Amino acid sequence: MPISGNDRKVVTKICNIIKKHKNFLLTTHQVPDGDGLGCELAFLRILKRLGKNVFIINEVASSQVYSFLPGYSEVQVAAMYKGEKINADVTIVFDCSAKQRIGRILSFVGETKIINIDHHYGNTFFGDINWVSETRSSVGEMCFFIAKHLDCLDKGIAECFYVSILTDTGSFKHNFNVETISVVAELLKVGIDPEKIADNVYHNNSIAALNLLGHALVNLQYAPDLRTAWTVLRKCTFEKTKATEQDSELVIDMLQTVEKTDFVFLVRERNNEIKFSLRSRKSFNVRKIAEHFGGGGHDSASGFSIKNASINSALEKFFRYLKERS
Ligand SMILES: [Mn+2]
Repeated sequence: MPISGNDRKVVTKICNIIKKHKNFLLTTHQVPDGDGLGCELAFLRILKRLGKNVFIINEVASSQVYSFLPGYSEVQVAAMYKGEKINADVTIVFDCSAKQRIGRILSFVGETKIINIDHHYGNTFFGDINWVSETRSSVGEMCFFIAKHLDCLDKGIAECFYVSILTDTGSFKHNFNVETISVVAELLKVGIDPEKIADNVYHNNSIAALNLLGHALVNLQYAPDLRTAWTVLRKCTFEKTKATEQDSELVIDMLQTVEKTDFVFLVRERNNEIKFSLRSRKSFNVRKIAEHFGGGGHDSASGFSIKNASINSALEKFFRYLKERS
């Protein structure tokens, strides 16, 4: 079992808390990705099997491409939620480096015990219990050990964890190691169909998402001196294409294929902020750049926002910094 003594201790602690309590709230960062959602859905199944009440709520809806995962339709979205206050005993926050990153879900959390499970650098240890492991590919890879400890692993749960690992490693292109593969081996033994999962995740793009990609690629920019490529997605482009925030994942994936780059980035216009998503090529560290602007993430994938700025002024600020440090 590829888990250290320290990790084993915290897994045991988390499992004891799970056994002791009845009502659980699960959430992840504001725009849920395959990792965060995979963990939520895996835990929905695990906790239900243990006879617990489970409620999942996220700031925004997750991509439809994950709708094949068990329990997908049970995920609530904050803006649509009209129910009463959620009285959970325990809130589990997946894949989130800081408490503010769960957005308005904070107001639902109330006085519950918080379990923080994450793999980002710079996690603020905001939970009552914190399990942070930066060397893990995904939170799904970590949560696998909890499922195993609770003796709950089944095919549905294994599918969720596989989606976490598959998407957070960019289909096994980055951020994984021999320990990741040994977890994947265990998931395969449970009988998951990786071909079916990959087909669902990657061959399931909406027309809106592809139209958004079209806009993004037409406006592709390249700076040879900084060895970077980028594109901008304006609010009106999202409106015109009817694409969602999550649909921009496809844009980021394509940006990473641009030749002669050390890193690439996507700029998105949100209500009162300009959001930058950075991806490195080779060993270039984009976390340090994001941290300069108050953001964070991983060495190879990071992000930050500049508030109350126009796209042009945010880009100007960003390039000024890049030129200074180069
Ligand atoms: Mn993750």
